[in-house]
Amino acid sequence: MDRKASTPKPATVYLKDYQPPAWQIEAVELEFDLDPQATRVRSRLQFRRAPETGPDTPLHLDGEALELLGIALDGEPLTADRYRLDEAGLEVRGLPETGVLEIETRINPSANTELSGLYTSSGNFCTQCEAEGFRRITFYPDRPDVMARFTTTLRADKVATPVLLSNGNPIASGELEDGRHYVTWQDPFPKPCYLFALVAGDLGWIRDRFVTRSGREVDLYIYVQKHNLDKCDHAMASLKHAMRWDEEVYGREYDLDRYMIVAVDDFNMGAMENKGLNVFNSRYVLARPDTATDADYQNIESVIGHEYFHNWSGNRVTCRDWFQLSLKEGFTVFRDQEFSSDMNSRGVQRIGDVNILRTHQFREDAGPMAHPVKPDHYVAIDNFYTVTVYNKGAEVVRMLHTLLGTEGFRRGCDLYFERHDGQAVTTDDFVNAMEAATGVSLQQFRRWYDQAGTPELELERHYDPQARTCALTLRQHCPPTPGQSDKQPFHIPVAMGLCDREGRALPLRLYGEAAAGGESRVLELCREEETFVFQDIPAEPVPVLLRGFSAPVKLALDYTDAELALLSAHERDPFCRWEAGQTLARRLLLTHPPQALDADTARPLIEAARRTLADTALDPALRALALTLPAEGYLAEFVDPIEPEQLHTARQALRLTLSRALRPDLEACYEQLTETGAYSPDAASAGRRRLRNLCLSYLIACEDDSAYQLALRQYEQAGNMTDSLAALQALVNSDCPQREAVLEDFYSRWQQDTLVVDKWLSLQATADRADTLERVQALTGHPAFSLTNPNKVYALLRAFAQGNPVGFHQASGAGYRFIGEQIRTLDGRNPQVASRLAAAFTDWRRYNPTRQAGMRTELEKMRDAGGVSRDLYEIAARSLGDDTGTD
Ligand code: B3K
Ligand code: ZN
Repeated sequence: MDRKASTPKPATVYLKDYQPPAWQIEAVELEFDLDPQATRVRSRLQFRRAPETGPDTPLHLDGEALELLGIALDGEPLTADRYRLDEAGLEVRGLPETGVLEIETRINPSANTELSGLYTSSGNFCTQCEAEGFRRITFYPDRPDVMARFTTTLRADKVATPVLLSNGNPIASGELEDGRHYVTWQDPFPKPCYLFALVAGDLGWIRDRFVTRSGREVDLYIYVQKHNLDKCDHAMASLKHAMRWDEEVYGREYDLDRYMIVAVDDFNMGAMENKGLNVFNSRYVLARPDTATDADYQNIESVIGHEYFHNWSGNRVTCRDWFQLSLKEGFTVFRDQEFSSDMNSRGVQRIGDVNILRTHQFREDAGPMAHPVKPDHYVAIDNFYTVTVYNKGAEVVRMLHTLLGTEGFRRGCDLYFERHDGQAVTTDDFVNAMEAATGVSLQQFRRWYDQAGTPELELERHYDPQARTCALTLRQHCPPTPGQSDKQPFHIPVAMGLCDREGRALPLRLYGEAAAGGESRVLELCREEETFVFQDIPAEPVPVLLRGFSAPVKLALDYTDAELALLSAHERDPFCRWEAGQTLARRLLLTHPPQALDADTARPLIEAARRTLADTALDPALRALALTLPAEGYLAEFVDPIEPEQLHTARQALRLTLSRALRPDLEACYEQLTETGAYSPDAASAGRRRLRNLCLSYLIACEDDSAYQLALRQYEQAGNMTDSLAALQALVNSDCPQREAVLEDFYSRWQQDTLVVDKWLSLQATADRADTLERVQALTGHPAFSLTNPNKVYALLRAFAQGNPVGFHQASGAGYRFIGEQIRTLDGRNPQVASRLAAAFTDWRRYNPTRQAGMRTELEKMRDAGGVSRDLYEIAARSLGDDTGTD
């Protein structure tokens, strides 16, 4: 390897090396004198040596980018021989069993471009401490199994910084000299430092109240920049729904007197569940009908719910170490998915969640970054906030729910919260509680946490007309992943049913059972191969497997086209019904060259689509999903090598064929769904808009004047952002002569609204045009863009690199060079954002040799750059196949 000698290889952290903390911190008092360039932080740590720790063991305090101003033990300054300061932190020797360590540091929030620790956003102070940001605020044992009670005093200029917030409840406040003021906050719940937060600035707020079911009154606040005060109502309503839902479904109440949410424009990810003081990326808070789309409204509800649910699954019960991240994230994603299902449409939600999993997580699981839900080593933990830890982790919890049933699962959760309230625990503790509460053995099930890779399932079916039996043989196999060549069989719940040739469900009686038990059941596949024999089956049935997508597996089925058509018309499970239609479309797309995808070839699909369009009894959102062709990213999973333009051309060709064949039907559906009333983000209204806008996107594929006029009219008359943006998107992806003028109009109308400008950037980055790369390059110099704001980077650069496969993978390699360069520049400022962007290069081996070479060169440049961050190093090195699992 030719890494620069000056850059040492970043160290790897292993799960097997976990040691309990030698010292505990029982209480922390923090004092902040806030100043954008020079904030002074005084901390008083009340420490205690753990019983099993030897008296000579030093206390290690993590610290990064801190200026140490003073250190004292029990009121006496510490002499230099008692502590050692290095790049990783501070080591203090010769401490008594208990005592108080006082440390004073100075930090520069305005120079903090990493947005980890204390930083400024739009002139306000805010923090992000998960996973390892607290060490950038003060010296501290920055690990989740050190839990302490925090008391925090904030002092700042009263005029510039009237609002001073931290975790818990305010216990004192007052005026100080020189126009400054202070507020002291106390959080009665012991917590790891990653849940610490402070926010200070000139903010406006809305306030509401929630009465818990035991009668406790909770004040709810949402703080935003004042010009955004008219965009907070949906977030507040979502919060109240989430609080009620957690009481009803999990029996969990909120536990402090106030719950605060703050929206900031500069934030590396979506939001953060700090105790009592959530900090959010403003895109997951702010919504007004004219500025936010239905998808935004939906995402806000889900992210507000997610962070709220963390109060129990994450905060009251937290993670022992970062390898256990899915303990809180997988569980909480499952909880937010179920919340959204209950608030909206379960079928639509499930299909959306499966889409994310199969398009992104399956891909991760099949590439060089594949890791188990519980990873066993990392270089930079921030790289493991992945679709595997979050979304596959949620699928694992969902499988527990399926295997244990709603009641058993609830008993398991109750026991888990009861046993571990106030503790930092492991995924094993979670599964143990499920076992103890239900008596079900989950011994083998635990492999889902330890083995990476997506299991592949094969079905062989045999119908015996004499015996009237149908035998289903299921076989599982999991391909090797980096560092794991041999896999043991998984415990897989397969929710299923059988139907006759008219699509009617058949009663299910397994061999040996006295009577049939329902029309749907869960088979448990535990061995590599198992056969399930169903009796009393009058004629050869059609098996329906993985209802509700009951396990995160790839299922190969030998359905005929006729069987798929039958299921897509009659199956009652929305996921399986949708899946049948998608499989039909996928077969067409992958087995015919684009020019052959004409109306004759696509006849069965056209007829199915015509029926769907006209089926007014079916939820419009489900109709829209059924009519949406499989995404290019999903199709890519089925081809080798991936030829992005080929997949794109095929999909466009089929879209055009459908559009031409169904034009009157599309127009009729579009007209029928035209609404004039006031905007409401509810699921039914959003579903109608979704279907109508899908019709528009098909119609514009015809590229004629009447289609353009339709889109232009919609753009001009739209009463909400959903319709306005859909029209703009249709136009931007077309050759409509007015496309540039409309884009300009949109920008001039919305240039003051940073979140709307993000949409404008993304539309251009994903535009289906030959000159998109040049456009994106030019936009990096536009006033609307900034490399220091993560949302702008995601809206323009990530949208291009990950949402525009044709542009990014263009044969010249120019897309790779451009994004590679941006990543290297970004790495010096914000490594987390840089490494997220680098994910676009990870599965370089899936492409043809020319593309491989282009992508590989960029990865090597990233890995070998002098001063590369740990984050980017890990992504680049692992992508290139370097083993980061051994030092
Ligand atoms: N727990 C945070 C994510 C923190 C990411 C740190 N790089 C948000 C969430 O999952 O709720
Ligand atoms: Zn989370």
